[in-house]
Amino acid sequence: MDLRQGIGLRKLGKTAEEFQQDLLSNLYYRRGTTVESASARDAYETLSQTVRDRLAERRARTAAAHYASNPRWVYYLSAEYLLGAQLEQNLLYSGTGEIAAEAVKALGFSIEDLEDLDIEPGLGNGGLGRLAACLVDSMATRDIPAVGYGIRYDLGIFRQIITENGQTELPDDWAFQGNPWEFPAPDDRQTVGFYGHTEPVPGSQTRKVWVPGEIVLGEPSHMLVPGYGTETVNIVRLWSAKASEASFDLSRFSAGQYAEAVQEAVRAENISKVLYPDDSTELGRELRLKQQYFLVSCSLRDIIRRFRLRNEGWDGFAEKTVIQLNDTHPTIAIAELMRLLVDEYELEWDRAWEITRKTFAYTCHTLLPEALETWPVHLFERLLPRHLEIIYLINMLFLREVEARFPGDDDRLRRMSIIGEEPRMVRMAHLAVVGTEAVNGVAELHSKLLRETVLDDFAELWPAKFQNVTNGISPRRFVRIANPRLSDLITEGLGTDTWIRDLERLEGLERLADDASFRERWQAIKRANKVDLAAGDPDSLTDVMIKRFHEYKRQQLKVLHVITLYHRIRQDPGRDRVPRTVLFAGKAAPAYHAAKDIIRLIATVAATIEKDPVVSPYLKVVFPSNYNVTLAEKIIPAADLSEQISLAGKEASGTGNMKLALNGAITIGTMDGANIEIRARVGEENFFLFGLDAYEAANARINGYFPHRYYEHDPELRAALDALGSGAFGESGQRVASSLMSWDEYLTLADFRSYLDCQEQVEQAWHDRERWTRMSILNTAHCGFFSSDRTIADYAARIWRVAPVPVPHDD
Ligand code: 26W
Repeated sequence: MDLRQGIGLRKLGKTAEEFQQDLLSNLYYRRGTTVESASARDAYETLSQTVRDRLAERRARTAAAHYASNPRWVYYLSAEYLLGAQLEQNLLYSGTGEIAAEAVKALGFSIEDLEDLDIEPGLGNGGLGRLAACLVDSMATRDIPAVGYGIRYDLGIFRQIITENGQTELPDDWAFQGNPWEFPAPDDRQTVGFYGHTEPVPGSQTRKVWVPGEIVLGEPSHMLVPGYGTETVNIVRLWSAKASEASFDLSRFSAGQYAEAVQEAVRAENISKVLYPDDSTELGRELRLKQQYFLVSCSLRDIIRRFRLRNEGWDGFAEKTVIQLNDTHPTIAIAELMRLLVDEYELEWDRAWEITRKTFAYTCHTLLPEALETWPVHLFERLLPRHLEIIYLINMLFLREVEARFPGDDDRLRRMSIIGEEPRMVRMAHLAVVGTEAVNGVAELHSKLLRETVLDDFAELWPAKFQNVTNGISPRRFVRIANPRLSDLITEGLGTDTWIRDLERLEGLERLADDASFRERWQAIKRANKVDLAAGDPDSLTDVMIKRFHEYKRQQLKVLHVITLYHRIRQDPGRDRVPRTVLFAGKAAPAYHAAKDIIRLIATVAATIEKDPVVSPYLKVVFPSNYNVTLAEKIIPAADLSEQISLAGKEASGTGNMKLALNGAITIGTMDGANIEIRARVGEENFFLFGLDAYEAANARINGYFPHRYYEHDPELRAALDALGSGAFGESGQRVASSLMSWDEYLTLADFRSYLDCQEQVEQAWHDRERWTRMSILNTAHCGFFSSDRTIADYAARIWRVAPVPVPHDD
């Protein structure tokens, strides 16, 4: 019996009047102000609460349905979530968009005004963090009982200012005005230990008592994750560190040592203070490992609490629980579950290991060796002494298995060991593979290269453990919300809007590519989106490169192309050219100086072209600051050309490539990551391919690569590099040129000519607008596969073995 009926809780109405009433009562009673004196912030907060209440109603029914069915749960452990702005999404998912617009108009505001006040929790760096957000969205949309666990950083990814001097970082205190979309849940606080020592347990070989030297509290607050076109509302639970009472040293305080007295407390709360802004190089900072263990310890205790609400004993734990590790960042969870089962719940080691191995799965998101996390043994010894002991035992038993399979192969033992020698490091990727049931890459090529290179020994030992699950994106945020004009045309063209939660239905657009009037409307929408973006001439080719800055992504190659165009236009101003607006956006890790040099170079090139009367009519370079999810939603619908030009074999998947193709941008790219699968689906005639493939690139380096040769043999390349080397584009340009001419880690010069030739093909295609528009429509039509709903269906079927739990409507 629904308690609510018992106490007669009034249902939240669905009519405009009832919504208006709720809005007004929230304004008066929760916000404590009146219609007359309501500010835009008052209206935003009140609207958010009114919408949130409707989702909270569905959340209550979801929780009841999950409790009743005692299902198998999916837990997504991620150090990063890039959830994006919440208001527009929650208006769409609660179906209150229209009535809300009416209601706020009566308060004298427009929805657009209030959406500008919407916060974006920047709790992530890039691809990995945004993928986590798309996946939890699709889990709810597919009625999968799931919880996303993460860290509620006080300071998210830094705010970026781009000036002619390049990138400046500012702290991102994202919730300083409060966050109407979260529910703090102090009752579910957890206790987390650090440091200290271990003591033996009399009569037990494996059990130990850990005596931590420092205790902090983990306080959760959750955000609602509504499903689209269904009743399910799941949650993302984010932990923030709080000082335990014990950490406030009253004696020092009474002795007047105020700073020292609170020192402990400050240390504790520093754990969830700030997101590490690196997305490819592990820095091995102690605080980062503390963050990872904090996330894991709080989440595992919360998972066990939920399991024990409906289940006895431990036999059912692995049947009712699957925990997906989002890269190696939460991998310490494997040792933590073993510690809880063996030390606290007194299970035998083997039984505990059986349960642990069956519970976890690991997704790898990179191929860069420097991004694979390893932690110094001495740091583990100090920070997590019990976990190191457990990892040693896991490793010993694992190496026994390897020895049995490959007797006498000491080199293999050394390669595969979880503990690396000289220096003694804990290899988190090895622990992740040993302690999980399934390991997957995020695109076909990536998963193949993982089996053939980084994790080849493990793939030889456990071939069945290795899988591929190609990434996906949420069509709700990145098509329906970001591009309403195109969404309406697609719905009209298909005669249904069911494509929004069944994206492969876009195939139906293929026949419309031959329809001239449909093409015309398609063009008009792209142009209108470009007018909205106001980045440059809406009739120019909008050439977009939006992603984190990293030398493997090769923004430097795009700069060489721009400088070559600049030279060509100056050398032959009269020639008829394709007007082009080149848009860069993205952040560089603050300590990644080579990437920041490229950002500064782009700012200098943009300024040079801007003030050049010969070139500027044909070429413009723009670099909007502070690239984030909200800015991506503005840029992607306006893009004509999608730059996916990483060195083949380096970009695990990419997800921006999918978002751009689904919005009708045509890709120029290498045979890397998901580009390959996009090209396979849209047809090679609708994709601009160039460059070495992954194996050619790997061999180029092995066979000896001399970048200077390309400089000598390609006049345009030489001219561009000479211009950089001359200092005409600043010192940062000189540094970029010398690193390309000396080592060129990512074969930028080797792919230059092929890239330039491919850009020629782009311009030829652009000249034939009907052909271009056909290609654009066919890109959208054939990219339904790249929905994160399909990605989740793959995980659910092949890794999680979990079934949807329908949530009853509110009759
Ligand atoms: C230790 C520092 C660190 C932090 C983050 C190393 C590596 C990461 C992430 C794994 C980097 C990342 O975001 N990888 C991206 O993940 C996307 C989602 O799967 C892929 O689409 C991108 O190709 C991949 O670069």
